[in-house]
Amino acid sequence: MNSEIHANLREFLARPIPHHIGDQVRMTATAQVVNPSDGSVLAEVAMGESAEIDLAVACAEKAFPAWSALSPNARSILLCRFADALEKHASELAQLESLDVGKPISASEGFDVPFGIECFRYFAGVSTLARYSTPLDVTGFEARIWRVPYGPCAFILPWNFPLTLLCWGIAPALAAGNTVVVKPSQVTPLTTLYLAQIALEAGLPSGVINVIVGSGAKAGVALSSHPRIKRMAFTGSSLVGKTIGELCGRNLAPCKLELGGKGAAVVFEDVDIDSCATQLAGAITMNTGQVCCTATRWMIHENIYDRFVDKAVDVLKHTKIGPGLNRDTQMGPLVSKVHRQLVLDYLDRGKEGGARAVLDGGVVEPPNAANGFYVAPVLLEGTDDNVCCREEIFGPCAYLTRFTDEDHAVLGVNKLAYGLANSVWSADLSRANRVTERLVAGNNWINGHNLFAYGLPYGGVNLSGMGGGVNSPETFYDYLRMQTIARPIS
Ligand code: TAP
Repeated sequence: MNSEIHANLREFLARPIPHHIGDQVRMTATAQVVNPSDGSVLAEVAMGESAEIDLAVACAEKAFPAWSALSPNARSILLCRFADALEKHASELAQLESLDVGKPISASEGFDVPFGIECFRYFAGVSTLARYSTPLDVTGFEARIWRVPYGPCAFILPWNFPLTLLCWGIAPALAAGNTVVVKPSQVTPLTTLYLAQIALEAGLPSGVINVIVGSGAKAGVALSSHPRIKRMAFTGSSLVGKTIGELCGRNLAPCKLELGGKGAAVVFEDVDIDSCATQLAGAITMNTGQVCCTATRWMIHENIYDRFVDKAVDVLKHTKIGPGLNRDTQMGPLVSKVHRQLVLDYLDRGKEGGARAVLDGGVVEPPNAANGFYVAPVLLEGTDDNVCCREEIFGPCAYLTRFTDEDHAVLGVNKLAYGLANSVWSADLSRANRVTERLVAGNNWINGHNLFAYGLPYGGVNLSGMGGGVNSPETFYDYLRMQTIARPIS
């Protein structure tokens, strides 16, 4: 059964939606946003380029002195009020996210929206306890480190978790006293625009949060190369991340990169097979497999391989595929027609390269969901040099290989240059700890995958990112620049 769409949302979607540049309404060009669950047009949104980016940076600059001059307590109160306002609109935000991305409403309501809102409260709290001034014990000096916000910070974001990743990005920056300019993905800009509207209603000063929708090639390049942006954060593919790093380098602007991954799950022979296979099946159907850190390489001990695969196939075959707003849906469509074709092309190339499908999903059309961008889960097996084992596919698929011992497993995991997230599954916790310590990745989980909490740092290394990660007190300090103040004393 579909959820009834909120009246507020109907109104929001009924008219072209402008950028969010302080108090200015600007819309020189527009583009259509498509509902991936049925291929219909969901909304028309403004599309900006460098002129709009210039305006947004100017607005963020104008708002910065007053916002940064607030005491941490005063800013924290405003951010908590903002979180309360988001909570008031939580059900609308969840519906909008499901409409825009295609994700099940149960996921938007259960994770994306509440976890995003919690981020503002978490960093509001961190900001009130932070050390802005640290005395230094240096002979001959009275000295201290003084930490201040940077100024306008930029955020370029992907389409898979638009709201959550937006909150992960801007909450620490705002709590530290910076103002922000955001470019969401042009594929899924709606909750970002809606959140910016709620921010004004909640009393956040105009110009503190600015949103420009546009293509990466135009608005994205203009933002990441803008000379007056003081700090950049990018979440997206490793390929684009390298370009953004280069552009920021030219301005010597500090840059945080949260990039792609090809996460491995290493499954030892002593696991509870039913439970582990069910959880890993869930890891590839979560968000239709469009999750940077999820387990897409399953390395299974040879002694349990066949039993493990049988269980996973059984679970995946019974996954309910359908429109995001349908309450029964466990897995929605892929985000766009273009992305679905990319996924299908990868699977074809993998099979041409010798991979065998132990579960061959592919294009499906669930009942009452004509014209959506659906695919059923796929499990491939074969050698680990196959393209589907090496590259990020970003769909509901996993690549399965066998291993014999710890060294074999560690070698297999570390073979790729990605370093975002892996998991090790074993009843023997000493072994699990020993093996995870040898894996090269920012996040290494034991007997679980896709584990998130505020206070648990999350970030990648190598091809998966650089610059500090998210979700911990350290993330807050990333948004404060340090200066030393010193006076000689006799
Ligand atoms: P990308 O294609 O890299 O796009 C991400 C953002 O960058 C979009 O807003 C895009 O704009 C913009 N962009 C594209 N080219 C640009 C350029 N030359 N200059 C500036 N901006 C540019 O990624 P995606 O397809 O949206 O998202 C999937 C990727 O994100 C996967 O690789 C996934 O692993 C990664 N991801 C990583 C994480 C973390 S936390 N590590 C979290 C989620 C996703 P348009 O698309 O609007 O044109």
